[in-house]
Amino acid sequence: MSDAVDFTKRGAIGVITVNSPPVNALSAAVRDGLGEAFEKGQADPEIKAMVLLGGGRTFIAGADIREFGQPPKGRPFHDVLKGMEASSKIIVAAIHGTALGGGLETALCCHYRFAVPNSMVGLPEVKLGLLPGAGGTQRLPRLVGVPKALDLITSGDFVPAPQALELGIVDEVGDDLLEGAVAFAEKLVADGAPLRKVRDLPCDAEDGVFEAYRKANARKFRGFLAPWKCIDCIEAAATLPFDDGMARERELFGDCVVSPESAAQRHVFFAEREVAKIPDVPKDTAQKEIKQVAMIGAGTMGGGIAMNFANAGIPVLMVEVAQENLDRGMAIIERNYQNTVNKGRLSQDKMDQRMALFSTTTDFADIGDADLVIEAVFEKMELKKEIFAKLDAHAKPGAVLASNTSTLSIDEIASATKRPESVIGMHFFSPANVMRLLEVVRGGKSSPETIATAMGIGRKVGKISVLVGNCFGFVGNRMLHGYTGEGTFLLESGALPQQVDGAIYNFGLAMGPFAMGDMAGLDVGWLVRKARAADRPSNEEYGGTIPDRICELGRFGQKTTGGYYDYKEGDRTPIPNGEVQAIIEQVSKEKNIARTDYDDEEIIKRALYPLVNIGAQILDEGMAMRPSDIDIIYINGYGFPAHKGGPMHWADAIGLDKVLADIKRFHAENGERWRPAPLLEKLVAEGKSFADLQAG
Ligand code: 3H9
Repeated sequence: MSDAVDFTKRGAIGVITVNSPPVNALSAAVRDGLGEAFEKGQADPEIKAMVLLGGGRTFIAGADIREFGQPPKGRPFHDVLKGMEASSKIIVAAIHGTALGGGLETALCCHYRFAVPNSMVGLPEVKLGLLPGAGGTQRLPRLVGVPKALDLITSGDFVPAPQALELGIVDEVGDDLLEGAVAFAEKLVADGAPLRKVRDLPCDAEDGVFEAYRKANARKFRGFLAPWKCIDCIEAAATLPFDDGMARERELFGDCVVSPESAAQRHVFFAEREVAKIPDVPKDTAQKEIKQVAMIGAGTMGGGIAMNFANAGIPVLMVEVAQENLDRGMAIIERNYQNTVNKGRLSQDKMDQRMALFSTTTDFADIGDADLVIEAVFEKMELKKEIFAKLDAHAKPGAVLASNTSTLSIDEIASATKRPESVIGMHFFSPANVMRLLEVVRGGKSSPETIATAMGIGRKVGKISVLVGNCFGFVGNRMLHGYTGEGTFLLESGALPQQVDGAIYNFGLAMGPFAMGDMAGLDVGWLVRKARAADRPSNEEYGGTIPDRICELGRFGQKTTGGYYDYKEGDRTPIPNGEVQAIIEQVSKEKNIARTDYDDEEIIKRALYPLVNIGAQILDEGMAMRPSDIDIIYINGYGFPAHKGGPMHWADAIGLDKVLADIKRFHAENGERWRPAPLLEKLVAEGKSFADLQAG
């Protein structure tokens, strides 16, 4: 029998254990082993029932994602499941850890399901751009009803065992996995329980439920393929005989598995796991335990950052220069929590517990107990250096000293201390209590322990930590600058804000650069441009003329009821503004630029290829470890659609030769800002993609 599956006997119960670390994915070896094990149990007259469980930390976590797109090997999964469901002896699935995707589908082909209390079940295929392709879309609605199945399958959410019991996905929850499941199976045998097959249960749906669901979720599922196909399959479950529904599911699974959306989402799945791997900081590098955090600065950013730690149960000391700043900052934190409570997403008890984790001081000498100090004050080098000198004087030895700077050099900040090895950047994104991305900025002297600690604590508080190098704007904002900058050049040469934003929205981002500018406020960029005006090289193309003129009218965005667009009171819908259009056309005239009619395809290339070109420069300079890290930054920090896999994967999918050809054309038409990155040229010359770089 396959090494991946083990068959033992416990009296009259056959115990089948999958041993395929780390997550018992359904590889060819596992499928072969399962098939053989059930046949063995079936053939053995002493065996009255069987229990299926996972060895190690989990039940089966699904199909082996790495096998998709490979030539078929081993027993077909559907055949194994069919054999199990048709077994004349009861099979009980015994679930611990997670039963996910094909794992839950396997459990749904067992006749009963037993789970330990802290286990979870789910059909997360949709997150990989797939649908549950082994009967999940046909069987789950038969157990939980169509409305619940629609939610669970299109969200991919995990369901904790107690809730799964209530929903009827599992039949029994008990403490001891093996003993509990064997006892449950023995009882079923003793009671003469029937062979319960989920496929035989009815599946009904109310009229109009599917159309209403599609309509209600149209915006959420925009650009994705799999959620729509999931709905089609569940509709088939409710309208077709079981076997026909299965055939439909198989057909639509086939569509998904070869789709570019699924390739992109599978790339994102592995990229999210790669991001934690740092070649020169091994996994077992010691990490400092963070029992207390000190937050320097209680402004919007500081407050948001601090909330992450309180949410994870870690006490935070808020440090400010004046009591009134502390009072204001704490009031904002309290209001944020209160809003969440009012929306029913947090209990008052939990809010009180979190608020109790905060303390405040105006005295830097109080930070001595903190294991991690994060500075989030005004973005000015002199101020930051002054603060880091104070941190050096008062923080305990070994404490990690982090700056939330979004642009300044970590090395220069670290030079204000006598312990640059403990200094690192932790760049959170606004709103810091919501956004998942954390750029951890490695200084030239940051020690492996400091890096491992910053990355680890980020993950612990629910962030996706990405390690980046110390350069202006780091990775995300450096690339963003190219994207937003190109947006204004597009306005000068023929586009209007609503055209650019429309194309970007249709591509899949939540909003385009101008709606984003209006939301964030145009005044900050205006101030920065004015401050830099004197230092700007005379030969540099200046793209700020249009936003400068808009700001000169006092139009700073939503906060002033108008920026690139107008807004009605209490409504964030952008409304094109004639005065802004006149400014745009006037600037084109003054700069002697003939306005061009752009189509969406050209707008997308002009707006988004800067991400690819600058991304390639960043890789060349070693400021990002791998292309997929850049993808993770863009998806989690800037709303790049996961169904496109991030800018670097997207460029690979188009073909780097095609991307480079356009970049060369833009270079010829628009000048130096479009100079192709040498790495991009090298990859194209060698017939390679960014993915090859990663593999190599
Ligand atoms: C499916 O089932 C299709 C069927 O409906 C139809 C078929 C016809 N395959 O996440 P971790 C690797 S689609 C291959 O760090 P955790 C992962 O890459 C599948 N590899 O651990 C990592 O490798 P490495 C539906 C997999 O404890 C290592 O295992 N199922 C798979 O934080 C550890 O993973 C899913 O979508 C896989 N299925 O979380 C579940 N899963 O060490 C996907 C994991 O080299 N998996 N790996 O970087 C998960 O959500 C999490 O891995 C899990 C464990 C919650 C299980």
